[in-house]
Amino acid sequence: MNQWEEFLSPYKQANEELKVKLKGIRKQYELNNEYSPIEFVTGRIKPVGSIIEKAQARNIDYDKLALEMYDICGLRIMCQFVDDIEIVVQLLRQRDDFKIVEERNYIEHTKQSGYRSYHVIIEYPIETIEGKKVVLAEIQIRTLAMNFWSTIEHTLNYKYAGEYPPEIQQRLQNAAQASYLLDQEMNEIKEEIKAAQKYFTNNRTDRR
Ligand code: 0O2
Repeated sequence: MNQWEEFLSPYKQANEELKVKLKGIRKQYELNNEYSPIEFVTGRIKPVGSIIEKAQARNIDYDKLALEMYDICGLRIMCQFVDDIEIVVQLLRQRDDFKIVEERNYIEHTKQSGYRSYHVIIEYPIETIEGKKVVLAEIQIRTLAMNFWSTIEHTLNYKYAGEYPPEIQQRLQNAAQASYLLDQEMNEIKEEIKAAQKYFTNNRTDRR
């Protein structure tokens, strides 16, 4: 095993475990035939190249990575409606299989870029053959609209390294505003949408 493989191994284990646990929340709502505030969950381990780049940009020593870079293990929870985000955060707060060490509300405090999302940073214990090991992980909770915007912006950021031409910059701001308005509108009619989804799911099952 090379050094990076060894370093990332507990993060990979944490990522796999957390994906199962967070997806399990959705499954429980489904079993109860209830609306799930979680639409879907994804997880990733930060690529080594990005870890090195971020460590250099933030002046983080390699021996402090585990303490200072909290998004090496990253989870994303996508929700349909803005109001679902608070429900999911409450669900995370009441768990005792990890400890929340920080919450960042980029929905109330939208970033300069237009980025919106709710970040929860946790200490997550894993069991290894050498005993318990605690790793940091970042859970990003966002609506589908927030996810659409940030995925596109993230890709463009790679191309322009954050130095957007003015027209692209303006369009991204417009898109961020459109995504905000979409979330507001959908949230206003969420009960109507949920009822329609329930009707659709029940009838689809009947037809099979
Ligand atoms: P990747 O590729 O997603 O892994 P700091 O603000 O300096 O204290 P940091 O690490 O920037 O620390 O924390 P923050 O602001 O909570 O952001 C961490 C992650 O949130 C980022 O990870 C992105 O995933 C997401 N994010 C934050 N700001 C933006 C933004 O403006 N646009 C998009 N698209 N995503 C954002 P990384 O490290 O960028 O990388």
